[in-house]
Amino acid sequence: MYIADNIYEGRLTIGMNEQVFEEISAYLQKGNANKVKETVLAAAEAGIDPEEILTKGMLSGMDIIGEKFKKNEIFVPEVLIAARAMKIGTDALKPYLAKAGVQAKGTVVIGTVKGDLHDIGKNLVKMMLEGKGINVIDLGVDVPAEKFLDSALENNAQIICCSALLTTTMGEMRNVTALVKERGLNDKLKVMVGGAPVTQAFADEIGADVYTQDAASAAQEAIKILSA
Ligand code: B1M
Repeated sequence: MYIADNIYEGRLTIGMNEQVFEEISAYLQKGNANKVKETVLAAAEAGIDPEEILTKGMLSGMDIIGEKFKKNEIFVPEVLIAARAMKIGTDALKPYLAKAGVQAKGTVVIGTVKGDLHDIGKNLVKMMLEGKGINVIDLGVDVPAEKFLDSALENNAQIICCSALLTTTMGEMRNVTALVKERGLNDKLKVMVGGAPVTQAFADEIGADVYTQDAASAAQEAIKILSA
């Protein structure tokens, strides 16, 4: 019997959370989207902290996928199938993460920079921001610097959030900060950056306002900016 069956039958006991996370991680690695969704929902309904379901279940599974991809133990199709399971799982979890949120505290424009198609991390940041009650305009992937700026002005946004996963694309963030400066918007528009290859040193070098390593800290920093 799977752990999820125990949850359905109300037999969730102390110490079982770790097994639930392992189960979610294993389903995600196999790319079994239905099972990921089912187990995530059962866990959330049973009262397990949604942030832990995300980090200890799905994200730890995605980390293992990343490691295997790096070592050529798995290839793009397997990664895509796992990424799809991750998307379906995070969509299912979204209402539980958002429950704590209150009314909109400001507007953020988010996207993955030009040339870059990775969107899992960006979607997580978006979800965490929405969970804090922030209005998020999602520009998707492959977003050029001008589009970030145009959309921010159009939507009266206070923050631009840029995500990059490739060392070859993170340079586009420099174009975003340069454009903000060029248009004299530094005071009313803050630029936040993140993604696996991005560092605090890089953020400082390009003049970004905030760098954070993960999605949860990005949402916390955004709240600080919006409350200032
Ligand atoms: Co690609 N890929 N990929 N990939 N991929 C990486 C990034 C890579 C590290 C794999 C490797 O070699 N080990 C490598 C980059 C190497 C480098 O640049 N130095 C790489 C490569 C090379 C490529 C291709 C070039 C492969 C090829 O075609 N030869 C190609 C590029 C396509 C393109 O973008 N133009 C490519 C393609 C793909 C897929 C399409 C197959 C798929 C993407 C699917 C999708 O996103 N819908 C994919 C995936 C899934 C990965 C790995 C395995 C996983 C990335 C991921 O989603 N991680 C990745 C290896 C790895 O990371 N271990 C890899 C989970 C996600 C939650 O983490 O996005 O880092 P991440 O987000 C984190 C933080 O970084 C942070 O919050 C999240 C955690 O809370 N964060 C922010 C992210 N954005 C933030 C913004 C913020 C703040 C925090 O503020 C605004």
